[in-house]
Amino acid sequence: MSKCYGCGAEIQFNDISLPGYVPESVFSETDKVLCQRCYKLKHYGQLLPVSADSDFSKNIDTVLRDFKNIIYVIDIIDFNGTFRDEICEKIKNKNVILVVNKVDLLPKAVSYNDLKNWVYNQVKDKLPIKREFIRMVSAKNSTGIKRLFRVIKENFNSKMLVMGVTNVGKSSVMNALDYSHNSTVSSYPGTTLKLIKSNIKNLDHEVFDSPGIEPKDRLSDLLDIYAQVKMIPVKEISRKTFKPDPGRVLFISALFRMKILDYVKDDLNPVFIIFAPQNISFHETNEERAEEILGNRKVLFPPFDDNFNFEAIETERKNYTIYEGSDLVIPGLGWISVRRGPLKTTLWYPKGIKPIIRKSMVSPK
Ligand SMILES: Nc1nc2c(ncn2[C@@H]2O[C@H](COP(=O)(O)OP(=O)(O)OP(=O)(O)O)[C@@H](O)[C@H]2O)c(=O)[nH]1
Ligand SMILES: [Mg+2]
Repeated sequence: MSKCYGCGAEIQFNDISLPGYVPESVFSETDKVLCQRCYKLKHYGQLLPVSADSDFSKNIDTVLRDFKNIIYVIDIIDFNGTFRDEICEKIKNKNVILVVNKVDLLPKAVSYNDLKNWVYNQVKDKLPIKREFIRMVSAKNSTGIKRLFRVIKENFNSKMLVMGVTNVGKSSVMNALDYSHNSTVSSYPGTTLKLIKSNIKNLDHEVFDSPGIEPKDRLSDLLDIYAQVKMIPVKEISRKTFKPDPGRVLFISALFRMKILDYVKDDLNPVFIIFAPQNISFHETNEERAEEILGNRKVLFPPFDDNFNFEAIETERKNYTIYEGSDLVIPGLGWISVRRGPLKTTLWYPKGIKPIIRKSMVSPK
């Protein structure tokens, strides 16, 4: 039976609620076939929900036995949510190219070379990798794609598996490597459902696109699929500088807030920049107003849904001291880069989300 070239599912005529459905009347043995879900995604950007057990993580160990060469795609905007220990653990003995995608979303002033050094330092203890095999790319505007192709061609001579978290742009990278490859790309996580084999033009071996691995510990993972789509940055991420007095409270979305505890020194306020996708709200206020806002969070996004059940979210609280030159990362949301510190703060965040402190990704100019 044929497979859908968009998502990899086996074609079937019986059940519209399952992957790979095509009305029998439109099916032709001779043409490349696209399932109805991919058709709607590609042509109308509409999601036709199918109940697919697309959690590839369960099968990954079996699949990996077949591959020595891996193209691990991550999203630079959600570095800590997409560069993951459990994935590194599975592939650390393979030949890996790390594709750092979506660099078009970073502020223009960021140097790709500095960024590559930063990535190298972040990853080297978890994934033994040559610097040359870390590639900064944008599948969207083809930055770095030719070079990626050359690195693949010159160093790898047997089949490769493209893998990574959902929505990092694995299928987009495949399509950018070869325009005749036509995996379905969409802002909905879980677009690719099965392995898709591809003969990339001018490459002697096959490259396989794969379904995304779905983590559960990013802020976006608490939200429904429609909110997740709204949180995907479509243009350069926003950055906003704050210099709040001690006692002030800052909301980042309705689910995350921080209270400033102290001066840096001698009445000097901390200074930090928040980097996040454009449609994430920031709101600075005082403690009393913060209580009111907590009672009516409809002005803060995400969530984008008025009926979101805040009661279902358990909140944790922790104090942090973040030094100058470090970022506090909220995986799946954004990061706070401290420019005059230390920033002493109490954070409130949904249980299950792990804020992380790292060396600043974007250094001050
Ligand atoms: N700005 C930007 N967006 C990108 C880039 N690459 C992919 N995207 C967007 O990211 C979203 C996901 O892209 P896909 O290629 O479907 O991602 P995937 O990793 O194959 O996703 P799954 O198959 O669901 O695991 C889409 O909305 C793409 O348009 C990029 O380089 N820059
Ligand atoms: Mg895909």
